Amino acid sequence: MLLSQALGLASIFFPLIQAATLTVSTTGGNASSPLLYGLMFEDINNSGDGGIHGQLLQNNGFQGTSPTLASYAAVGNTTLTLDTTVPLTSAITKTLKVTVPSGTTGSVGFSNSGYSGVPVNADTYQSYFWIKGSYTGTITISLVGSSSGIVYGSSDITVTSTAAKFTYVTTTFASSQSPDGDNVWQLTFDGSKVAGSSLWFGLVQLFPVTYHERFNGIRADVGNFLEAIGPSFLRFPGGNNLEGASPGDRWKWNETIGPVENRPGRQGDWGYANTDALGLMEYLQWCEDMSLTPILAIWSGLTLGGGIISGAALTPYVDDALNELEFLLGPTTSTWGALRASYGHPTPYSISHLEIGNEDNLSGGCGTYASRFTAFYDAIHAAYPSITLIASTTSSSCLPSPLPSGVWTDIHHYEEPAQFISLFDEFDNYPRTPGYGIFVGEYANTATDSGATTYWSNVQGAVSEAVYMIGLERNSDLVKMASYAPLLEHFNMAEWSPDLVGLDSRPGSLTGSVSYCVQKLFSKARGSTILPATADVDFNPLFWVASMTDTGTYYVKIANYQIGSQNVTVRIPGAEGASEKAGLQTLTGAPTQSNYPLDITVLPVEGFVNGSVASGWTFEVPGYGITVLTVTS
Ligand SMILES: *[C@@H]1O[C@H](CO)[C@@H](O)[C@H](O)[C@H]1NC(C)=O
Ligand SMILES: *[C@@H]1O[C@H](CO)[C@@H](O)[C@H](O)[C@H]1NC(C)=O
Ligand SMILES: *[C@@H]1O[C@H](CO)[C@@H](O)[C@H](O)[C@H]1NC(C)=O
Ligand SMILES: *[C@@H]1O[C@H](CO)[C@@H](O)[C@H](O)[C@H]1NC(C)=O
Ligand SMILES: *[C@@H]1O[C@H](CO)[C@@H](O)[C@H](O)[C@H]1NC(C)=O
Ligand SMILES: *[C@@H]1O[C@H](CO)[C@@H](O)[C@H](O)[C@H]1NC(C)=O
Ligand SMILES: CC(=O)N[C@H]1CO[C@H](CO)[C@@H](O)[C@@H]1O
Repeated sequence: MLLSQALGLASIFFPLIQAATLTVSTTGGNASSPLLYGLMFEDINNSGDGGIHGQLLQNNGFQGTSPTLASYAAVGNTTLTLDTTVPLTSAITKTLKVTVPSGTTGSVGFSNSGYSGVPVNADTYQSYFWIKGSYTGTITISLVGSSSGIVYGSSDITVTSTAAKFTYVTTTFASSQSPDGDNVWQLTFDGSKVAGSSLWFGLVQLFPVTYHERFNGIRADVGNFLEAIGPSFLRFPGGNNLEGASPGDRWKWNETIGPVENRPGRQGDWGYANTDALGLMEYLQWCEDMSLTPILAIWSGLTLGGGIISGAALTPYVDDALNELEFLLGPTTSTWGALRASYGHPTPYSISHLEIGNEDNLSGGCGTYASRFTAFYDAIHAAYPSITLIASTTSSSCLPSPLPSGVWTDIHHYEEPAQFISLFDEFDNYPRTPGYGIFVGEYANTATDSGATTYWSNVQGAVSEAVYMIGLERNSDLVKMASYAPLLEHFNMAEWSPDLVGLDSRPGSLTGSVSYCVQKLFSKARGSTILPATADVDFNPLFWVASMTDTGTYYVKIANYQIGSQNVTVRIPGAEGASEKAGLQTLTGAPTQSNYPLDITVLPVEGFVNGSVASGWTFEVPGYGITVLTVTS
């Protein structure tokens, strides 16, 4: 106390000069993992249905354990019923019955309000639906402002439907821009032709133009926003959402493939039904289109409170994993490879990494995980020896001892800022075993230092994540991959926050959190070698890592975890021929400042600084700030 008071007094007369010099060696160091930064995805907070997946209508297949008519409304004087007696397929067993009273005239039908509103943009939309019941005439699909009644786009389709079977109808139409997200999709028909009877509708769908224009694809805006991070891998499909409330409720790969009308969907682990329209092949399409290495997770026998399958009972599930791999990797002459080809992908996928389970050290899984892991490991490694297998926990008490050579382990951190600062050196002295690697499969700052939940990623928390990431990158000979989690939320339907990116139905609502900015800054400035970097100050509050690309670009990432700014000189004495002008990207803000939907205030500032190999490059790293220096030669 006395000392700090004395310093406070002294600083009035002698302002503290905060300056540090970093010296980067251009030789030595370790190779960095080329996969280091990537994405972790599971359907949580409607990040899949209602999030990244392109299909915009909610509850279209009445899936999950307790379906209702949620999101539907009558248009005109019709009665809507959830009908379980007129199934579309053996997978989509429930359809919408629209009953039209006798004497009805004019246009009637029903609407769907999407995931808390239908996002309606100046775009081209495709809509699909199935219809059963006697009707010959026009059906109009339109995108309509719920309160305003404004029609932003519509399509008249001539339909001939019979009572004998369901007829598939598709249409494409242009839409103008809605100013808000308060919109519905609407299907109407000539009520006089149905008066006194009913029509049935199944699996209504609406897509904007998708990422890489894929059928049943992901949203272009969300895809481009994630691609901008420059990620290297995608871990999917979970996360807890892999596990199921019981073995029968687990994510089943074979029920997420083929035509969507053959996918039953399931009750997801985050309290809502999953349509599984974003299925195994859609995840891999996403990987192909974004040049991501798939990190495929398979079920390991663990459920969320619904028991654990282990021992001999696990054998069918091991076989199921082998079938999944044959589906993905087998020749078209194999049983499952032929099915893949019939779904339009004759070329085998590329699967180099596979994770066995999710957080098997939790939910009572620790005691049986070593044997469960070994059952999957033995079978998969024998059939596919080149696949890197990843255990879902790093807790050694839950793992086989010794761990088979070449196996990596996953570790998760949801932490307060001070904890991330103390985890900076987590892997500095970690044993290095040839072939072994760490996957930080989930991490995020989720609370303040006093334990209060952080609903929105803020500057202090994001800088603490950056400090942790600097620690990971310094050790990226060992730390092979790291992914922030969760990735995406629908703002109106979130059960876990903060998330990296969010959206709702309003135009422009796609929002990158402060943590998104950090991920992008770090991922976009990656070298292939981590260079030794020394300083005339100790780590904390300043943290740094230096790297070099194969083409001679140097990146120095610096985080300043304190209120005050700090002047830094970076010297790279061996960088002969380096350009004097160096790039400088800086991210900062008030410690509690966040990005909110339609209110983005924290963004990196791009600039540059002149320097030289002789004198170095000198710049100010703001308090609670991150600076990335780019020196090209
Ligand atoms: C950084 O350097 C500038 C220019 O020399 C100086 O004005 C400023 O006070 C320094 N900042 C700190 C935190 O020392
Ligand atoms: C390279 O890795 C070793 C551990 O194997 C570590 O001691 C050393 O500091 C690392 N070098 C750099 C530049 O990170
Ligand atoms: C709606 O239809 C019902 C018959 O199902 C009828 O009793 C009622 O009067 C109708 N309402 C309107 C506003 O036409
Ligand atoms: C999917 O595979 C599981 C076995 O893992 C099986 O129980 C289930 O019936 C299959 N689903 C379909 C639709 O074939
Ligand atoms: C499980 O692993 C997580 C990190 O991934 C750790 O925080 C937690 O303490 C572990 N729990 C047990 C029981 O091993
Ligand atoms: C860098 O140097 C160039 C010319 O050498 C000069 O025009 C420019 O103003 C300098 N920029 C800064 C930020 O010092
Ligand atoms: C906190 C919160 O918004 N929770 C919601 C998460 O989403 C489910 C449906 O997907 C809602 O039921 C929860 O209320």
